[in-house]
Amino acid sequence: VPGSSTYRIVVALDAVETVRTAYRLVDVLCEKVYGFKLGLPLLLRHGPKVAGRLRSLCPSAAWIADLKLADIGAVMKATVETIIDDVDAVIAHSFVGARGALDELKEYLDARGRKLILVATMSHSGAEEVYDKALDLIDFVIERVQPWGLVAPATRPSLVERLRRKHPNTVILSPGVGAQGAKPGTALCHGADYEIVGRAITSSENPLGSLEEIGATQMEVLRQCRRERH
Ligand code: OMP
Repeated sequence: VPGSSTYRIVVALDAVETVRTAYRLVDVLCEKVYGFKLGLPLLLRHGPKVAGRLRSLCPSAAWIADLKLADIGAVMKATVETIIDDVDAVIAHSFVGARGALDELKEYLDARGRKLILVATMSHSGAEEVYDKALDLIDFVIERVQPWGLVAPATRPSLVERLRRKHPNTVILSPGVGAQGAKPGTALCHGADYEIVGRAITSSENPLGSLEEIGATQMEVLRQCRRERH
């Protein structure tokens, strides 16, 4: 359980060159963040076993495998099996639908006490081409599959607000803060529970300093947002 001094931030570990750098990041940020998200560049470069090694440095954090799963149920389950012992949650795309896919994955994860996070729509501009247009259908998938969490774009806070309204009891994690241009705290103001931050922290000369700065902005933006809303 994260302490009260943690920021509502999940640090995305993606293109981290060496395992040593990943260790250092986890070690230095551990006490201050809600969790860590392990991306495919990290897992493919260093192998799925890196998850357990990183986790042991910071067992108090939430550990999320971002495999961006989008396949038939059997293959998603076989993929997740390679990492399930070392993470708390996995991310899958929602557009593959429930029957024969996400229903099976959810059942598999439930049986093992692990959480499912579904991408509702994405942070890049191309998400407007397909994902955004399908949001009503995505809502149906979310309602049926009942994931623990959703990924929704900090870069487009009105969509975070929409998803929060439609799915009041689901945790929302919002990427796009920093490198992709969203201001820290804006997604939280619109209903997200956590913001996902990668390069703005992991590529920084001073990752802890950058985290503290982002965390301070988050809190300031949230204070301002609460004042404006009340
Ligand atoms: P930075 O842009 O470096 O902060 O990284 C963003 C992180 O969030 C990366 O790990 C992406 O894979 C992830 N992400 C997005 O950027 N956009 C999305 O729509 C969804 C995700 C995600 O599922 O985490």
